[in-house]
Amino acid sequence: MRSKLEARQANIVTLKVDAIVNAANTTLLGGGGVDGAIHRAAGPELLAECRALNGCPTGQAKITRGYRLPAKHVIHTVGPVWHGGKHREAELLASCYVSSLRLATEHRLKTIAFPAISCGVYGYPLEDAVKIAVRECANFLAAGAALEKIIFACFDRQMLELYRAELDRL
Ligand code: AR6
Repeated sequence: MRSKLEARQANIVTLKVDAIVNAANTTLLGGGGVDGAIHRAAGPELLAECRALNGCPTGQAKITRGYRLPAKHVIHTVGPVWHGGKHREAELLASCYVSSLRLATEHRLKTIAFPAISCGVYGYPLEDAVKIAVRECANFLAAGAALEKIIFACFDRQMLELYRAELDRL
């Protein structure tokens, strides 16, 4: 199980996996951060497909094709905005990971890469978010999912070190 989890410093748009996960907003119509990078790299066809999805509630996920990305699919999930921790943030962030992993397995995908959802402009405390990400992915694999690899794509060295430390605790 542990061997299926990997933290890597990478721009997620460069990864050749079955699906990369997008840290989107409820409109699914693009934005800044990793969302902007994914839309720029995938091309305008991605936005066209997203328009037909009618948005996505916080904590849930929707799947599209990957268009010009090396990844075959994009799973768009909407993380919670951090409001101090008493607004179901932890539960909603956990739900982002589980909903994305469920969609991946429903589509028989084998490899998936996650960014650190909610850890940018949405302001989630990094260490808490990393704990949730690793715990939910490890639990999902332990429950017998057919996924072969889950990559945590870290934008910078600090994030990579947080993920590696958390993975070492498994
Ligand atoms: N590859 C990997 N990680 C990245 C990349 C990249 N290319 N770019 C940024 N990150 P954020 P959020 C990291 O702000 O907090 C958008 O406007 C970044 O360093 O992208 O969930 C959406 O439309 C951070 O660790 O997502 C929403 O409105 C992590 O990805 C809102 O931002 C997430 O940062 C979502 O905010």
